[in-house]
This record gives sequence, structure tokens and C-alpha cells, in this order.
Amino acid sequence: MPCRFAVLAGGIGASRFLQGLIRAVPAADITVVGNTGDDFELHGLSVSPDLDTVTYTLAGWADPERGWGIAGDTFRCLETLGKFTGQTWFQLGDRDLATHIYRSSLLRGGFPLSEVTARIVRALGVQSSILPMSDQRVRTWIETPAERLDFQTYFVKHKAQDEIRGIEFVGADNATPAPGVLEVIAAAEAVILAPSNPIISIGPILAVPGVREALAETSAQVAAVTPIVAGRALKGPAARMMEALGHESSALGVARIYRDFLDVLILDEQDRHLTPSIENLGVRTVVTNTIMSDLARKESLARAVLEAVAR
Ligand code: FO1
Repeated sequence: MPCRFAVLAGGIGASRFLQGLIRAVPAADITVVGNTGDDFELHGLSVSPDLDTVTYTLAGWADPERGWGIAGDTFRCLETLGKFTGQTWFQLGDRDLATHIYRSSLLRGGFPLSEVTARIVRALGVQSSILPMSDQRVRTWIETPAERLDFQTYFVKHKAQDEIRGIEFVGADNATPAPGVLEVIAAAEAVILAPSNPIISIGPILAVPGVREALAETSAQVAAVTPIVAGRALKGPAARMMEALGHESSALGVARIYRDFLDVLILDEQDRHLTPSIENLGVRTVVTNTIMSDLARKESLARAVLEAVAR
């Protein structure tokens, strides 16, 4: 089945949106292109948090409160690891560890991340396809006044509290899109940028050479759902990050980041007043309720996006 909808995705915000989208279209019609800039190595294991968050969500396994990890998981292995290493700040659950052991052993065996991800997705019965943005290593690093931090140290260990001076996607310049990424962007009916952080979730995907150009060239409608509502991020440090890097933290700021390829921005009722400035950029706007507080709202947001990209 050719992909009808390509979704560029970070972790939790994207997963919530995808929960709505799979109620509106068959899951098999969706190909997710996931951020791997957050990936890192811990306890000798290869961790791909955003790919796993999307996979577990689409498998119906995700923890509904945290958004990441597996619902009902326990942390007995981590407790014991903590006795050896003193490192428990990144909570890998017991069942989640099985995914990490499997992924790490296949990667060590020479399989590319795209193949490993496809195997995990299939094994968990997920009907959508999930592609990493690249098979090559790309890592997000955060420059703070005191030091340079890898993404998970900044985000989880330091609780995203440090002031940000700069962000770098190390390895992006020499990376190539994973097999299928450019093809789905070119061939999809619509490409949707999920309501994920435009800087650190969608940013690494756009930094892979060829992706931004493919978005600008595709004949598909390209839509984005802004994760910034009334100047604030729905979740996480997106607003602070945008400001720190010289962007306006608003739906208009999001539209400016994507303006070279974006056809339509879906923004919240609270930001209706921004529509003239966004349309001045040459980006159409659709105003709706974007707050995904329950499953019905997630579905109605997905339907609003589908309507916006329908021709
Ligand atoms: N986020 C946290 O805030 N604390 C954690 O201990 C944590 C563990 C974790 C384990 C597996 C996984 O796939 C994700 C996990 N996350 C955790 C989420 C992750 O760090 C971030 O949400 C993403 O990288 C940002 O999208």
C-alpha cells in the first residue's frame, strides 16, 4: 500500500496527534518519519526515544500519563543497575529494556536503524510504517552558558532548565535520509508536520540534507500543526528554545521556520489574530481547537488537518 500520509514526528506531541489520525484514516496509510537526534547510548544500549514513543503509542502500549515508555512497566533492572553505576536518571523500564536489547544487538550485527525499526514495528503489530530520519548517527547537542550537553542530559537529567545559547545537530551535514524518506515525501497525498518542537524535534529531520528540499518540491500539500498556543508550548521547552534562538514564540514564529515549504498551518482559536501575518508569508491558515485533551479532540484535530490538505 503506497503511503498516503507522511507525518514528520518528534515524540510525545506527535504521538498524541497520531492517536487521533489513526481514528480518522487507516493506520496502514500512514508513514511516520521520526526524529533520531535524541538518540543516545546508555548502559551499552542504543536508545531511540522518539521512535519508541511513536511505536509504543501506535501499538497501544504507551504509558498514557508519561507519554514515553510502556504502560505498567516496572523498573527493577534499573534499580539494580543503579547499584552498579549510580545512574538512574534515565528510566528504562524492564519491558522497554527488551526493545533496547533487541535493537542494540541488531545494530551491532550490522543492520541499519531503518531495518531494525521496521522489525520492531512489525513485531508489535503496528500497521503504520515508521522510518528513522536517517540511518546515520545524528545527535542533538545543546550549548549552555556553562557547557555543551548531549540532548538527554539537557532534557532529562537537567530537566531542560539550562539557558540555551545554541543547538547543533552533529552528523547531520554528512547524513543521508533513510531509505523511503524522500520517496514518501514526494509521493504522499499530504505531508503533515506533527505538533512537535520545531527546533529539537522537527529541526533534526529538516537538517538531514535533502529533506527540506523534498518538502519544498513535493506536489503533496504540506501542513503543520503548531505546538505553540498563545505563546506557550503545549508541553516541554519549545517556547523558551524558540526565544533563545531568536524566533518569536508563537504560531507566527513556527510559520516563519517552515515558510519555505509550508502550504498550510493549523493553529489554535486562541491565536486567530495571527492569521493575517501568517497568510502574508504565503501560508494558508486553518483555525481550530488544537488542544488534544482527550481522544475525541485528537481525532477532531486530525480531521481538521485532513480537511485542510484535501484537494
Ligand atoms: N523522559 C523523561 O523525562 N525521563 C525519563 O526517565 C525518560 C526515560 C525514557 C526512556 C525511554 C524512552 O523511549 C523515552 C524516555 N523519556 C524519558 C522520554 C525522552 O527523553 C524524551 O521525551 C524525548 O527524547 C523528547 O522527545
